[in-house]
Amino acid sequence: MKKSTYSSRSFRKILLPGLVAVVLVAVGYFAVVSTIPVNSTHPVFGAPSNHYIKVIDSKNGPIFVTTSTKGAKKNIEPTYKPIIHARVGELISLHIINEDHDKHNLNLDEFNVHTNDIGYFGTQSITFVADKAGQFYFHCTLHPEMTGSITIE
Ligand SMILES: [Cu+2]
Repeated sequence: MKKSTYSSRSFRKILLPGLVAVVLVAVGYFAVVSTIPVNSTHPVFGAPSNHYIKVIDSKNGPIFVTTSTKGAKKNIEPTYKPIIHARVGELISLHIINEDHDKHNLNLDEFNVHTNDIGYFGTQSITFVADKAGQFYFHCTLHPEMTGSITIE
């Protein structure tokens, strides 16, 4: 009787650290997985440059607009076809915010960037590596006239 009490106590001593270890491994696993860019097979550590792309309803229909984060104030550039500039090798996070009532998505095929259909006031972030130079166009598959481009040099 005394022996079984002892072994159940030592089991409890192992159980809690064991659970903590399992949780830490799981958290670590997802933290690493979340650093894998959509066009890469391995994690890339480092601070990405963030680009905020909004979908708004204009008189010409829904459009993509970029929100600059350079400097203290945020400037909304309501350009019809926004252009994002980046350097080769840069880690880029696109943050899409849909402020239109219809669903929209963003696709940058050359970098395997494909969002879900994002609903009203929905957001999605996608990170990729700008691993080649050129000018690449992104678009919404639901509204082919919705485009923008990213210039990587
Ligand atoms: Cu759209």
